[in-house]
Amino acid sequence: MIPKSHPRYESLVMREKIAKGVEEGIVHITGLIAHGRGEAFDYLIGEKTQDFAMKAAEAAAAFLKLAQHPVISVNGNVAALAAEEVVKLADAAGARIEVNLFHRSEERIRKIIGVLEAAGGRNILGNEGDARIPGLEHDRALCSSEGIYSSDVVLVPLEDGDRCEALKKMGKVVLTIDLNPLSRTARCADVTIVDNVTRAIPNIRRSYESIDDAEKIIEEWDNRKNLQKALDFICSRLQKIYSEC
Ligand code: PTJ
Repeated sequence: MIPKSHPRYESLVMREKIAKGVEEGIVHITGLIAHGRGEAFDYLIGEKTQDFAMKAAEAAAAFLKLAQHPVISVNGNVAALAAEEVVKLADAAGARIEVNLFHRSEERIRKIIGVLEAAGGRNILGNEGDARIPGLEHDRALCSSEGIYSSDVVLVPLEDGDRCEALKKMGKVVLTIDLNPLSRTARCADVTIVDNVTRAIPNIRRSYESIDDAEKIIEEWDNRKNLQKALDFICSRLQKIYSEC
């Protein structure tokens, strides 16, 4: 039991959820490594939503508002950390949820669908695997024809760089959540929210519910500039931490 008074309580709770997710067969074993990398970047942004992440969440909400067929892709880590928030966002934005795994296994898809259903999700896609993302080899190309394949806007938190590029080549608007502003996915997506999924997903939902000028937000959106702000923030924070040592 982690005491609530611990200064890094939330981070430790996330660790436990990921570890439990591995034990229960929801999170892939390499999800531990992905989480560790994310934790390091989360530390660098102060483990809270910074301005650049809030702006990006707003831009993501704007794209979702104008979408005809929005889809939220869920993997093992996202299910372990933010299943309820995914369901709430999907409900608010009228988006389909598709379980789409990098390390695909039917058993894990079934388990993750179960986690999302327990969180209130309905009609969750994932097991069909009846379409392929062109340009990708092996199982990671598989997706649902009713979901990612036919989406116009897709939210892919913690996505692999190759898949992000392939989705862009299909002409989709790609929204991602990635704590690493240097990752290929972060640089390739239309909107990159440099924040933890646990904070970013509810922020997208709250923005979705409050914005009324989606076109203007999109017109003014510049992902590269926003990523630069994230990097500048990290650099200045590193200097500050170092000067305090
Ligand atoms: O469940 P599967 O089979 O689909 O596999 C999922 C993982 C995450 C294992 C797989 O997609 C993977 O290997 O991802 P990568 O290529 O390691 O990328 C994960 C990215 O997400 C890294 O850039 C991390 O910094 C970032 N990240 C990790 N945890 C979080 C995060 N970003 C936001 N919130 C997090 N909690």
